[in-house]
Amino acid sequence: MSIPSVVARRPSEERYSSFARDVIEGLTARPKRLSPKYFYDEAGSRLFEQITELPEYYPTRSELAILRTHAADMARLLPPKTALVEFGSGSSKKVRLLIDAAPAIAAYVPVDISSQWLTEEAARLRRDYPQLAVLPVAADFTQAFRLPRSLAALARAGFFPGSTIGNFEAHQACAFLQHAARILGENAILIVGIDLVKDARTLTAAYNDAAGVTAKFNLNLLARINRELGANFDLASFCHQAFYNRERQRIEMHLASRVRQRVNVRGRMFEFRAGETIHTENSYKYTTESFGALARGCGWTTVAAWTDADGYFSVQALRAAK
Ligand code: AVJ
Repeated sequence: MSIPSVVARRPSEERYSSFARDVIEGLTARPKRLSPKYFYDEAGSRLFEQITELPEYYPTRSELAILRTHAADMARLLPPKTALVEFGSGSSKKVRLLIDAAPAIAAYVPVDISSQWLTEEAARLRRDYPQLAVLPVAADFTQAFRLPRSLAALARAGFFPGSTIGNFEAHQACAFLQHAARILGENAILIVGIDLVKDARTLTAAYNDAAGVTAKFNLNLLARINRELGANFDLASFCHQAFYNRERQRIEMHLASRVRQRVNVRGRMFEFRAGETIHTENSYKYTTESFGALARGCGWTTVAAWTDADGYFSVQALRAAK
């Protein structure tokens, strides 16, 4: 099995143009909005790693606790000689718990939009797991991407931790689950992490940490547009906002303009009223029932579900319909 370093899918200019197009479109929209997938450039990926260590940001700790306790149960669901595909891999903290518990995992395919981060993590995993085939794919996991040909002989399973599925609207979450089923194949297992509905105080604090790291993570989106698209956002005249929308059971993140101002992006001028916001992220919260219902409606059945002691987070094992 030849191991390519990183299967790159998109030349930088093309990546920049879709970024430019999406930014112009989002800033033209009413209300203004930007996709949370653009948080994860180098600086953003590092800031997110810092967020996962914050006292207020419980999701990572809660999910790690579940994985530490139940990785062996999850491993039992995987067929022998499995290739584990991780959607939006980021750091490998979580998947290592699965790899340690599951000798059935013969190959690991991290898929991430942040190629440099992906390369570094893959090198660390190869060093720590010399017997494991590590086959990174630099791609936007919500779009079509090709799995390395060398996987042909292996069964496939999926790993989608961190409640990243919470960023999707219900129809997008369904589209992703159907996309994953096409990639993994019928009868495949998909292990998904979901953040659970809870008291608004705990939720709001997790996105408004005292150290201000989440605010930096949010504002980094404007810094990235300046860096990559030559815009002139003045970060000091925007502020981070994150609140719990109880009706929609989601955390909303916004960047609010402190003053009336104009910003130039690729020669286009965008007006901001004082107080006007750019909507940068939704983080939907589920109950185990509401997520089970969503999965059932999109071709997956829940074969097992685990929750942490506080009932803050859930990891679910889904099986693709035949
Ligand atoms: C990576 C999408 C799961 O929504 O909790 C963390 C990203 N945003 N703090 C989340 C995030 C603000 C995170 N996900």
